[in-house]
Amino acid sequence: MSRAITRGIPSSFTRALTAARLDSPIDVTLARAHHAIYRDALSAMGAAIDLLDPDEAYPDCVFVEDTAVVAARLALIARPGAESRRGETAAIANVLAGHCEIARMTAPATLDGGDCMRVGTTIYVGRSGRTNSAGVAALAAAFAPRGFRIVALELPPNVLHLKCICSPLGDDRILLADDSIPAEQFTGLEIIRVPQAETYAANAVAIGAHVLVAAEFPQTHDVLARAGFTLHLVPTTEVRKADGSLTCQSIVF
Ligand code: CIR
Repeated sequence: MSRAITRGIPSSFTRALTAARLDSPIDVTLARAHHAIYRDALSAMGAAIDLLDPDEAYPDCVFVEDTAVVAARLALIARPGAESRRGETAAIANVLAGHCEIARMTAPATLDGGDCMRVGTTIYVGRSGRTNSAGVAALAAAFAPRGFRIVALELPPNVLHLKCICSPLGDDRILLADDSIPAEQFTGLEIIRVPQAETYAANAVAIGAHVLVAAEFPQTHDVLARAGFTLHLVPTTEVRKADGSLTCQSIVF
């Protein structure tokens, strides 16, 4: 059974990091309601949910994906690229220690889990404003000995994380936004395309034949339904104001 680690939304979420121009402030009550829908959907998809308490000192702590990379029973605790987020990792490492072996990375390495996409035995990692070459090297040092191939990709400067433009749909296919990065980099994978106008929805969480997808993007819903998935729609209006999406709200393993 899959397990999903999640973390609640602090009242300080209104101060989360963002590059988005906000038409309206984050509604924390609504964001928490959406988070509950998210957890219920993951549960309906067959995952056992861990819900950690939020920490008011960390406005972005709901975005647990960035704090660790988990595969083959190894959890590499990240050193997030944003300094204000580094303290988020301690609580996550504590929980993961109950399930996995723990590895850590040290300065100058920085890496956000949102830049890491495991597909089968390959981990694609985006070099971004958050993830540097030392972070990529730390990822390789942790996972190459476990049989994973590490493929580093360069991200356009306007892309926060690799998984803002693509996400895994099982072990041999991915969802990829049109006009984002070259599809040829994903050798041997089936690519399911999201129209450029719905780039945000290229970030989806798949478990088996179920997929959790942003509620506001109908063309992507059609694409995923045609690919044979059962859809679980989750509203994203509030997390989007904090540059967040769906994969970033859980660590699934
Ligand atoms: C940040 O800028 O770090 C957060 N406000 C958003 C992080 C979203 N994480 C992700 O997509 N993996």
